[in-house]
Amino acid sequence: MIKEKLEEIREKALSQISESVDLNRLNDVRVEVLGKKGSLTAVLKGMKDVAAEDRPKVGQMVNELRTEIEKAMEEAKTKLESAAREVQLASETIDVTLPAKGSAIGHRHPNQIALEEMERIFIGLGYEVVEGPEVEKDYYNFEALNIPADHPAKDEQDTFYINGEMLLRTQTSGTQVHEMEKGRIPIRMISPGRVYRADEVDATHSPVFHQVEGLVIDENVSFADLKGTLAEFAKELFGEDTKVKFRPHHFPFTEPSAEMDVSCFKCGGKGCRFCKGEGWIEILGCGMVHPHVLEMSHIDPLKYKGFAFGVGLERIALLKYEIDDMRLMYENDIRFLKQF
Ligand code: 2NM
Repeated sequence: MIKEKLEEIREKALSQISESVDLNRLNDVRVEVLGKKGSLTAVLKGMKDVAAEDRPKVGQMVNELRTEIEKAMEEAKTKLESAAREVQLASETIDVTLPAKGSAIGHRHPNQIALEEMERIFIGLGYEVVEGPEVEKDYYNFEALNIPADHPAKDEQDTFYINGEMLLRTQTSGTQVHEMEKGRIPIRMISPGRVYRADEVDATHSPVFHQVEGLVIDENVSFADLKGTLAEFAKELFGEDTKVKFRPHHFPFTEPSAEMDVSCFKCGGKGCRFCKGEGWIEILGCGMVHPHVLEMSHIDPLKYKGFAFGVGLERIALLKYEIDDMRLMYENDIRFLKQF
């Protein structure tokens, strides 16, 4: 009877052990068989009903079975543990040969690309890049540039005044006046930066835009130097075949003054939709620095001459990248920015 009972316990325990899927289940089996109320423990508790002469034999069989079950459990435990370790290791594995995830990188703004291009060209010609304050004294923005008090540009309709003396610069020329006042000649500089004008927003105007102004001062600087420099600039910016044309103009701070056109880089000058049939595109204003402007900055106009020019950065960027509305430049729509 007992022998059969033990055999029954053995078979059940061994099959439960081998079917255990985790350590918790294995422990449940241990409790069910070897625990205080376990099936094998119950057999030991029933020893009092066994004939005295059979007790040693039965005791030995129970002990042997207990050892066998414990051994099977120990083996099952080792197997489950190593399986768990393998699952963990697999989950922690990093395939170092996988290609890296591409991260989205930003784009330079078309204004920034055009600026860097212009800076590169002028640095190549020996110029320095100098930045100056956006909040300026009226003197540096107007008076030192020979713009008289009654000049239309000084109208409050066009200029953002902060108070009677200070304003938001309408051009970056003030930075050049600061440089002239330092008296370190020769000067070869460009001053890029943000400028402000009380304009209505449309496809070609914004109250905040950017300028790159240039200034060269030295002995024997002539209009020929201006033309040669700006012709070279145009070729580098728009291509080797670009021609330039100077039309007389007027600025208070230069004399003589001119506007420079470049031959249309789309049609080469024949006339197309891009240049509105003109064959030429206006890109900058320029001239020989007015002697009075030099004088006001304590530079002797008899000893030194200078030429200067001013370019609208947005105008260059719009042309170069064929953007037909300046508002696109300030909206920062990612679909626009991604194209550059
Ligand atoms: C322009 C056109 C012509 C200019 C003049 C000066 C300075 F400070 F030297 F007098 N800086 N920039 C200048 C000359 C600017 O912009 C259309």
